[in-house]
Amino acid sequence: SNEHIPKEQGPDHSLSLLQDGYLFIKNRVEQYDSDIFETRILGKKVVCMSGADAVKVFYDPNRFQRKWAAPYRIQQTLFGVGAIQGMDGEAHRKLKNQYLSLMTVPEQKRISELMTQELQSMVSKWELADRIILFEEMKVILCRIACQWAGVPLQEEEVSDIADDLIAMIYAFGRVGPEHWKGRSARNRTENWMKKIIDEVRAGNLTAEPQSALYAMAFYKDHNDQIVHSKKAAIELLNVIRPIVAISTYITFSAVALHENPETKNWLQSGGMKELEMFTNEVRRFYPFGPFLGARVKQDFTWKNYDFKKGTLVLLDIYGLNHNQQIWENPNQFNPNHFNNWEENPYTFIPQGGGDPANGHRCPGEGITIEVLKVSLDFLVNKIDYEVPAQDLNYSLDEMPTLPKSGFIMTKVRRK
Ligand code: PAM
Repeated sequence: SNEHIPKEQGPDHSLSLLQDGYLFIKNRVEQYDSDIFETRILGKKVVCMSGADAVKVFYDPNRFQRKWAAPYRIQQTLFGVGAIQGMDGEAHRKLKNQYLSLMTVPEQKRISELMTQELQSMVSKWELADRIILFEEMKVILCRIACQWAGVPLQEEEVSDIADDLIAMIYAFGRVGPEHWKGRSARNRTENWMKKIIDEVRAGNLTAEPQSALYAMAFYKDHNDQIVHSKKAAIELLNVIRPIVAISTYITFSAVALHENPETKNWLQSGGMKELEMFTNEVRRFYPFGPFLGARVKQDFTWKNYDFKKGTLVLLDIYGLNHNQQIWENPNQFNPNHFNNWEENPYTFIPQGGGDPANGHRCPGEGITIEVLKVSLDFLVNKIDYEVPAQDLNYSLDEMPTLPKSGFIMTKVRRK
């Protein structure tokens, strides 16, 4: 029996989840002094977990499945209906393998070089502008390089609208009302755009490079050796492109971190790759992006004296792990030294999921994220000078996802 596990009283806490946002699980873990507790969300019992031990059990495929885990409203905006994030077993393994084979180390280098070139060529435009908003610039740049890298044709006139749609899909995930609906129509438009491209490739009217993500998804055969419907191929290709555009959030937070911790700028200037990577990891630890992960109990089991019942929805606390005192010294301080002599551990640092990406749902694009962040940070620190005028850089933890209010305004941008 589960009588000793704390239970949040009351019929439903969906509203608290939206109000407390990134702190929903962490606050309750502290209040109950327990790494596991029960609550009710959307009228159903939900188990919330935090701590490094919880990550290990969460990534055990015999105990948890992703099917039926993501609410339909999240599939209709962020992920796509029936997409890889909700697959299990052989179907998931084969498709995940396709993702990973597109995102190898040489491919991470190739996309980060495109990013470097694109940043360099934008400086001339920024030098002429009174001010730029970093987030707004980055989403467009990332959309351009993501499509170029993936082999997806993109007209310069359409970049800005498509970038806005991809951001709307991401910025809908913890929201209700107009922003949710904006994300849904953005997804419909973007899926139609991508499906047309896939159909053209299949019809032979558009050439796709055999090594490209466009080709891989257009001709993807599932675990039953069946070519997937072009709509499904479009959804998965969007799952390659969209998260690359999402890196704009981390780039914006990197600029905030540099601004608020000016000593790190000199440290990065006199350092090298190692320091860039430490800083990048610290950005992904310190700043909020993915709040928590969800999975469903696959079959009854007992863990730490708690009986998990088949079908129960379980949430794993990403934000709380990133700010956990047992894992990080002074977790509420931004300090890249958190990653000095850091022993890589797939279960304690999970901003983009935990475990082994080949055998589970950890993000296959983590390497791309790190490499693109490193070149962007190097650019901000070593390639340009700029000023940061007075602005509202606050971000609220009760909005999911969140962003510094101003989007990071820069003035007097000059090439070094
Ligand atoms: C991408 O896929 O575009 C990458 C950016 C999204 C990162 C967020 C991952 C969030 C994981 C789960 C969202 C559940 C939120 C539920 C709120 C009620």
